[in-house]
Amino acid sequence: MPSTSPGYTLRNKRVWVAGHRGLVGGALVRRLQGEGCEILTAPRDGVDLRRPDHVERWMATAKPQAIFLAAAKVGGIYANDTRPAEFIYDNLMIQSNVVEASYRLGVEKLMLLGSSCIYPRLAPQPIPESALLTGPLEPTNQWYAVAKIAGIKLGQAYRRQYGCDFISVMPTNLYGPGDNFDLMQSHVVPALLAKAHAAMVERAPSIEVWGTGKVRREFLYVDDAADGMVYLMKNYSGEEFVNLGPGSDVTIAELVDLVCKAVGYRGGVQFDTSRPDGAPRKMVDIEFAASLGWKAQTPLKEGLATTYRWYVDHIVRETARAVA
Ligand code: GFB
Repeated sequence: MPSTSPGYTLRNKRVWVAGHRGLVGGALVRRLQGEGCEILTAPRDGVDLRRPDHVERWMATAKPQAIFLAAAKVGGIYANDTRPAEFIYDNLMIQSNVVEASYRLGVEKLMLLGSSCIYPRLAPQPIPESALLTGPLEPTNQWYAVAKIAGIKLGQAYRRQYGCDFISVMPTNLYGPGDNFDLMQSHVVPALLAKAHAAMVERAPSIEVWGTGKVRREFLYVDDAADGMVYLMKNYSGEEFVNLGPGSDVTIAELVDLVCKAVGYRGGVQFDTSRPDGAPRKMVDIEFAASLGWKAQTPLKEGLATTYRWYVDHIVRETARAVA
């Protein structure tokens, strides 16, 4: 039976944010500033999380008491579809190494991060946690999904056999400051922000959007996701994993409209239907998280505006400086 565990405090703890340079890890570092903990980050040079010896050596030295495992090989539909070996191998290795070392070194609490793509392609909507392993996966991201399902199972197995306090959360599609805006690697939100910005600057008549635009996605602002993760780290302990989402979704065509408004681009849209749509819909059921006391706060329109400002201030300006 899942339970809340009030009282796991992060205060004065050594907390490792694995993957601190990524979208989620960066948001976790921001969110943890107010928790009175010591935030640990592993240097990329010399600590390859795919290597068990590197992980064990670093953890034995850094001595984390709590860990957010936000390090992962991630990417959008094209990256997932074209780099299957990296998406399955890197994620399996990172998770296995951190879970095993956490057990051996007596880490007090570990949070594993999954994704809504763990669910069957045609799962009932909104998708309850109980839909896991009830049907075939979406082919474009099955490799990543299998690795993330293994992550959930690793956490559950170590909890059952060794009594480790390892928990998992399943955030839906994330976006926000610190995202990857590389058009061939990124998810849809940063890709569309970058395309709309470029089209506005170049006065292009339209932007290219992959797929039909008819599929639905929900988007969780990354600072909300980090808030949910910290909340559950402090208030939840149980074998069941917890969905995290905003509770509403949009079609890709509706997202394009919102992105163009956030950017101020007034041109047209060309749908490239030779590109895959991916899953028709994946909106997670957020009842469980709500029953534990957590809800997302940031409306999509507001999150897109903040993300666009971050993109202009960081990526566009830095690129311009590098060229000058
Ligand atoms: O965000 P996205 O790449 O990933 O694509 P998934 C979402 C939808 O947006 C798909 C469409 O239907 C894309 O075809 N789309 C339209 C675009 N234009 C673009 C564009 O310029 N770039 C991108 N990237 N998409 C991912 C999984 O699936 O979701 C990951 O592959 C992970 O493993 C992540 O689970 C949360 O939502 O389809």
